[in-house]
Amino acid sequence: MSETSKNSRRSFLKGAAAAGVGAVAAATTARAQGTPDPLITEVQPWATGLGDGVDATPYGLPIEYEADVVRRNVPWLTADPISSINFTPIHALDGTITPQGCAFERHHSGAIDLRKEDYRLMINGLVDQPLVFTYEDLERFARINRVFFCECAANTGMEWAGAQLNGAQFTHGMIHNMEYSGVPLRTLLEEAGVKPEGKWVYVEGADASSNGRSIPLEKALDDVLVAFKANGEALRKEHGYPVRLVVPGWEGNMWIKWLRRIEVMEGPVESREETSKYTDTLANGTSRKWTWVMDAKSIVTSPSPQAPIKHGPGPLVITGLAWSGRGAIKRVDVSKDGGKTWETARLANPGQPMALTRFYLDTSWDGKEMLLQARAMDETGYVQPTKKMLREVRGENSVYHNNCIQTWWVKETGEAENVEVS
Ligand SMILES: Nc1nc2c(c(=O)[nH]1)N[C@H]1C(S)=C(S)[C@@H](COP(=O)(O)O)O[C@H]1N2
Ligand SMILES: [Mo]
Repeated sequence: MSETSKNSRRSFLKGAAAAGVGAVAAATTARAQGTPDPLITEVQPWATGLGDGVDATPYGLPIEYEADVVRRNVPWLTADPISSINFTPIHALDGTITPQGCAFERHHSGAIDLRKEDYRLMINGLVDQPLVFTYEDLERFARINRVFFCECAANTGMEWAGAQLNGAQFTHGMIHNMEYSGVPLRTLLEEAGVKPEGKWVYVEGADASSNGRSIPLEKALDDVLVAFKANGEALRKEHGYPVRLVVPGWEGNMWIKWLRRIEVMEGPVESREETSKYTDTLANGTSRKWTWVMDAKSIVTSPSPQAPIKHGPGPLVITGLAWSGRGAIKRVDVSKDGGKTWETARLANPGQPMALTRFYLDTSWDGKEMLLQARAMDETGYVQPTKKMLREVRGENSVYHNNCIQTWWVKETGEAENVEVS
């Protein structure tokens, strides 16, 4: 924050305090005029009775007033909810960790019920010793804890041709970020002993779709995790209970849920429909194949269409998320004028590799309309492209891997809309 904006913020807050109200309330004239506020002057019902006992909620849920902070889907996107997707309410969250209960889901054949007792993981193919692990077996290997984002390659896919969905939840909500506890896949592969001809692993889940994918052995031995906890607790059913694969920085479709088999192979399995499904179509009709890594991207989560500004001019916190599949986020810039001028945002914490980074621009709003954008830079020096730049390379027929800069038109009323700037 610059000295001047710091000073203006301080004098604004001082003025508010002098009027006997909190900073946020300053704009509401009734209180600024000194009308007594019953919430301050009167004893409230919650202070005269007793609250809930410790036995009221053995497993706590969000308070009813937060009932709108939930996953949502767009019914017209898919034919049925079984092979479908829903979206994380990123516009309503802060920090970086996504609570499992509102983390987006993507299933090809629904979320299955699989008990730990019935869980088996097989490693076969080009190994010295094919192995089958039970859940308890997995718990006996040295495990690690890491925070990673998981982004569906189709995130922002509806926005290729033009501004489409009105809210960060829908344009950018096919992402979640959790702390995983699990065993490095490398440990399990070493246990089985990969033969020298083994160059790929084919991984699949226990659900009807199996969601089989091929991953180069190099990645499998690098940072892939066989995870059984997320954010400290068991994986939720919808995220692959009891065990899922975590493939840091790579597109979500490789993060196999209900992981049941890993086959070491000489090459990738290409014949499957899903492999071609995640191929990007280019303007000239050719395809980009094996675009596994998620490029650097960012989004302003507030203000945004679902999180309008609810106060007048003065202090305003602009916030959002940035991430890169190629490493840590180094810098995020925010523009209020559709990319003509930029201010560098404050990172809440130094960027962690392949994990969400929260940014803030603590600013002052003049009450005029804004064309809000965020632009991420990662440790490789890569800068998030504009929509125009991306289209020049990939045309308008793509769906997957849309990491372009997003624009929110914030109006004088504080409401925001999804728009494109040329
Ligand atoms: N077994 C299995 N694994 C799967 C899928 C699936 O349908 N079945 N969907 C994949 C896709 S396309 C994505 S984007 C991620 C989504 O993970 P989530 O549902 O935990 O958000 O899981 C992947 N792993
Ligand atoms: Mo996906």
